[in-house]
Amino acid sequence: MMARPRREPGGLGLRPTPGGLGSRLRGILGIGPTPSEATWEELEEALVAADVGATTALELVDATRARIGADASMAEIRSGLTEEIRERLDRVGSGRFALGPPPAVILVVGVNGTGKTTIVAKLAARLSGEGHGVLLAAADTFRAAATEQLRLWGEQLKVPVVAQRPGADPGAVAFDALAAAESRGIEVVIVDTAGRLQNKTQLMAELGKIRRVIERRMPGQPRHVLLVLDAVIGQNGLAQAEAFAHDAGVTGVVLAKLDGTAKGGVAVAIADRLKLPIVFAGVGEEARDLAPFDPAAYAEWLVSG
Ligand SMILES: Nc1nc2c(ncn2[C@@H]2O[C@H](COP(=O)(O)OP(=O)(O)O)[C@@H](O)[C@H]2O)c(=O)[nH]1
Ligand SMILES: [Mg+2]
Repeated sequence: MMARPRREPGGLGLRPTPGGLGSRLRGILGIGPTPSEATWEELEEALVAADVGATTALELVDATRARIGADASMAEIRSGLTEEIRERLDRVGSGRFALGPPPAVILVVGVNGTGKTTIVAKLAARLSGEGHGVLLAAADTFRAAATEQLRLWGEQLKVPVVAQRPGADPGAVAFDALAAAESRGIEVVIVDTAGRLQNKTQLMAELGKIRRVIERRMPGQPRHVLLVLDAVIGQNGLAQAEAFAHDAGVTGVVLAKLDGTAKGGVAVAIADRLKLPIVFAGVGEEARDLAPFDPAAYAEWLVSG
């Protein structure tokens, strides 16, 4: 078995990615002492290949050129680019997640299979580890297996789960969960939701309804609406996410499966296009595999990993 990377404070706990941006850059920047026009073109291509998106790639190249000046060395490209990426993520508030004063309701949304239920469990593990009472609401009533999956996490983490039968009204599950949390004095409720209904309009209507139930039952909540995106979402998926984020009133993004991609540049595209902070990264399948999204650590991993 391979040793797990040790997670440094602030680090993402990710291994270098073979074939990723870092290794491409080592090739490009090893060619001469000073950059040529070809260097900048290759850099742009490498950024596009890493999934930062065509527009953002061009902007990053231009900004890096302007930052390091005309007679910069090859080595300075790496540090200049790292800084540009970090700044873009910082600008939208990435990495800063504050639960806020209790009570706090966190609604977790996103399309199917992106990692919502896993993130719900990871957040529960983190917040209960910090001493908060946490309760989970299984409002993905669309698939029977979804409720079971959340129940298993609840058992493993010793966190209560409120669920109803498959096909039940997700708003009713959320309502029950808030009532249960209140009567048991639990301060944090994390609501898992379905990602696939017959169509997008129906999914948005359902999320809107869950939201209204929460707002009515507990004014000022949900405080956080977290959109879970898969790191391999690609540029087409990102266009869908843009619409979703807008319609569902998302407050932050969780980037799941960052451990499984050689194209980790999507975080830069998310920050640029969605203008939303990335608050956490999912870096594995276990409950502890959640890292606060640290822009500096991410930029370093992306450019030099
Ligand atoms: N490698 C890896 N796998 C993940 C991560 N998050 C979720 N998964 C896996 O992705 C699959 C779908 O996750 P799930 O939470 O059920 O997605 P949901 O349909 O959005 O609720 C499961 O097999 C998870 O174990 C992650 O950060 N890294
Ligand atoms: Mg799920």
